[in-house]
Amino acid sequence: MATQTDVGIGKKKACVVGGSGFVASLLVKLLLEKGYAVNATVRDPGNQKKILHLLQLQPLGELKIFGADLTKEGSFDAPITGCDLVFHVATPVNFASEDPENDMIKPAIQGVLNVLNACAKAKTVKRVVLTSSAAAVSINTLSGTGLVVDEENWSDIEFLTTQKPPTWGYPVSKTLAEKTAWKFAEEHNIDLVTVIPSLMAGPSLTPDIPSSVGMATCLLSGNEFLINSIKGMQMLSGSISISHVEDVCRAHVFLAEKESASGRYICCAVNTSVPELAKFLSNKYPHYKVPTDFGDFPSKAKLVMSSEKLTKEGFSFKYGIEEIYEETVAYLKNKGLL
Ligand SMILES: NC(=O)c1ccc[n+]([C@@H]2O[C@H](COP(=O)([O-])OP(=O)(O)OC[C@H]3O[C@@H](n4cnc5c(N)ncnc54)[C@H](OP(=O)(O)O)[C@@H]3O)[C@@H](O)[C@H]2O)c1
Ligand SMILES: *[C@@H]1O[C@H](CO)[C@@H](O)[C@H](O)[C@H]1NC(C)=O
Ligand SMILES: *[C@@H]1O[C@H](CO)[C@@H](O)[C@H](O)[C@H]1NC(C)=O
Ligand SMILES: CC(=O)N[C@H]1CO[C@H](CO)[C@@H](O)[C@@H]1O
Repeated sequence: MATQTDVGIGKKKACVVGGSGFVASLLVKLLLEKGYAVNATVRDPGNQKKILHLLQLQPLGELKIFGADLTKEGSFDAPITGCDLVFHVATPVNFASEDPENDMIKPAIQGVLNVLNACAKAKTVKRVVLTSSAAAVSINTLSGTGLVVDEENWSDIEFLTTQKPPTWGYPVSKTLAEKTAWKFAEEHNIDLVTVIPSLMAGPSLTPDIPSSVGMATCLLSGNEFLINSIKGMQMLSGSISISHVEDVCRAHVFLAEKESASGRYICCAVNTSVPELAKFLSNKYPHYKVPTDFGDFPSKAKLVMSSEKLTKEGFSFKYGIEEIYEETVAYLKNKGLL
């Protein structure tokens, strides 16, 4: 559908910050297919191997690639100049970090400020969509089952920074980055929407298999380290909640274009637990040796992530649990894995 701006000044312009990642590269593809001109930023525009999958999208439309780093002031000014929409997807991820403060927390906050500063300077940006995370809403010290988490909820920073459970730096960085974005947006009158996805699976355009795909499929691959990671994830964040990466990217575009959208939006197709997921996968894929005995590990998730606000806004998910796994398994087989 052509909008007024399409008629007046040509294509709508979008900037995708962190364009080479799992989520962002698919987002760039969807935007080009919808007729947007896109500026994508990457840290290393000279690294052909790391950005080849982006260069391969260039025949789809108008795609320019810019070098920019979250921690470098001013490095987003050029790619954001003249843009209507900005998608801030990039985030520093290093789960094994010995120094989460400097490896994840500070650069994530700096990144938000640098990107939003560039948006404020550009004066053309109508909306900014920030990719947050379930890790910014669902971590708390409540107990029980069937608790519902919605957009009012924030992860408990006090608990995370005092108890320092494994991987604590990532949820702290996502929570503080999103809070920083809301504060800056309010002070500078920026129209901000945040997307809060859960664990994502589905095919990736990137040369490497994304770590979240490895986690989502560890019960099929039998990777013990990752099985322990998703058990830890259920214990810390209260559930195993999964979405197809394409739905998450579709939600980004939907919320960017939907005038009435405002605030935070949880985007999560399926909420489950490790034992429930194992039961589902063992039935669906009997030829993989999916473990189903988890001893006294909680079989029910503590909470569900509610996507009601997103679906009420008019969004519908394309992929349920069956389709998420069918596509992810086909993708991994294609890559010679599984
Ligand atoms: N995957 C999931 O299951 C999941 C779930 C919930 C939320 N999320 C959120 O979704 C977003 C995308 O995640 P993803 O799974 O696509 O991760 P990813 O593939 O690892 O992408 C992360 C991106 O961030 C960029 N980046 C890291 N540090 C940077 C820095 N200092 N300056 C500039 N760019 C930097 C990386 O750039 P380089 O290519 O240069 O390294 C990469 O493109 C993140 O905000 C993440 O928190 C992901
Ligand atoms: C991309 O960056 C250029 C150079 O700053 C700018 O002119 C243009 O408006 C930006 N946006 C798009 C989508 O081309
Ligand atoms: C979510 O936030 C509300 C309002 O602050 C609170 O009452 C509720 O206990 C929280 N629920 C969860 C599961 O965190
Ligand atoms: C609140 C919520 O989104 N609940 C969903 C949890 O997942 C099941 C499917 O596994 C859905 O039916 C629920 O709607």
